[in-house]
Amino acid sequence: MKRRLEDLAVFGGSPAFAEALHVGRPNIADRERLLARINEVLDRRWLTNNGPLVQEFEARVAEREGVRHCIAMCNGTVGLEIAIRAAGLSGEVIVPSLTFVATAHALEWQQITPVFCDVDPKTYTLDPRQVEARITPKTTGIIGVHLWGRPCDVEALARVAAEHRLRLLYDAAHVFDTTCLGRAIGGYGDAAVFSFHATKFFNTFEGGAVVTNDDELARTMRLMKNFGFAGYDNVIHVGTNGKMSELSAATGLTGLETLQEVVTVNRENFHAYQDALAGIPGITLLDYDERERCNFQYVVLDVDPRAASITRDDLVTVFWAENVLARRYFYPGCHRMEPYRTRFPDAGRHLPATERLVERTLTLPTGTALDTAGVRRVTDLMAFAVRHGRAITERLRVTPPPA
Ligand code: T4K
Repeated sequence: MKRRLEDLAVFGGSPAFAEALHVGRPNIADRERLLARINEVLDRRWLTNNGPLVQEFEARVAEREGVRHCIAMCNGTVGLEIAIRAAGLSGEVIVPSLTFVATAHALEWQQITPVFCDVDPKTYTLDPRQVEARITPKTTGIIGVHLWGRPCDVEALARVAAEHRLRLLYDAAHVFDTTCLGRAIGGYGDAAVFSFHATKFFNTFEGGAVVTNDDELARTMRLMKNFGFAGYDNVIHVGTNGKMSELSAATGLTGLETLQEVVTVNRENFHAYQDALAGIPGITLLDYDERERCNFQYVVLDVDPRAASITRDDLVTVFWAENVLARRYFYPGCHRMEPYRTRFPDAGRHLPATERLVERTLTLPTGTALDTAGVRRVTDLMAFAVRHGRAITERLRVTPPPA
């Protein structure tokens, strides 16, 4: 194997890195328009603190998501932290373990216990029946994660939250500009948090936003993201610095203008993957419900090691050796990361579906940095690896002779 996952930090600056096919290679919006906007920002000398571009960006996102309020943030994680605090969560909050660790950390950071709940293996999102089973007198809320562009069972979760008088937030980092049951996804729950990180299909370099229809929640979050200031010299709330800069808003506004072009490329890539992977044993591409508006930003596979004659991890080794940087999102599950692994050593007992899925899922490159030839390179490699699965596995297991 030429390259190991852990080598990425060293690998980052090399020419091979530029040639590699990445999961999360940023989509770059129209440069001329972006640079024109940045020049306006520089001319205005208004760089941050609720500048005009941030305000325009918030209005556009709110309109797109069909909500009354959008509060732009410096990133999705701080957006989660602020939404959690503004919603008054404390004690225990139910979250999936099958998510990026930021979802759990946003709670733990504020001394709130994340209670890891299993997912429905068909949807990869919180199983509402399991959520109900994990509620205790200390539970104050639920955070559903619309994983990989697929929505949670929003109706069932709303029912559970209402019955038990719990707050319901959504980590919507993967679902910007999508719909669920025909409605923009940002309108579900008490609030939804987007990430506009560089690796997301729509980015503001770093950035995020919280959207809500709750006027009081919006007011509190606006205060919290600006140190609690309600005008000059007037602090009326505890707060932090969650503000988005004008540079990020300029990138966001420019990106919104070409968002559909990015989705079109993602959709084409997804369908090309779908066609090419269809006949490969043991490899199942997670589909999107195309009756809804989808962003197609994650191409995720389930690898059945028996049918494919190769494990997901051996596939990753093969892909990385060939400069295709497929990822094991979200291995090994939050409950097996620190500090949760030490705090909750038995958490896995409640998470059979999560523990099975984290061993089998594989995320492949997509986005505008990938053309159909790139997709073919990945799918040909997949076909080769599965065809020679047993031989590859044996070779990877061979221990080198003593020197
Ligand atoms: N909730 C969920 C469900 C999330 O998925 C995330 C973030 C959050 C909350 C928190 O939102 P933020 O606070 O991040 O806004 C990435 C991202 O850092 C993270 O934003 C994202 N989820 C997570 C799923 O993925 P890594 O560890 O995969 O990043 P990295 O550095 O390995 O980059 C991925 C690939 O992209 C590499 O092959 C290199 C390439 N790349 C990356 C960057 C940043 C580029 O080519 N150019 C770049 O500028 O975490």
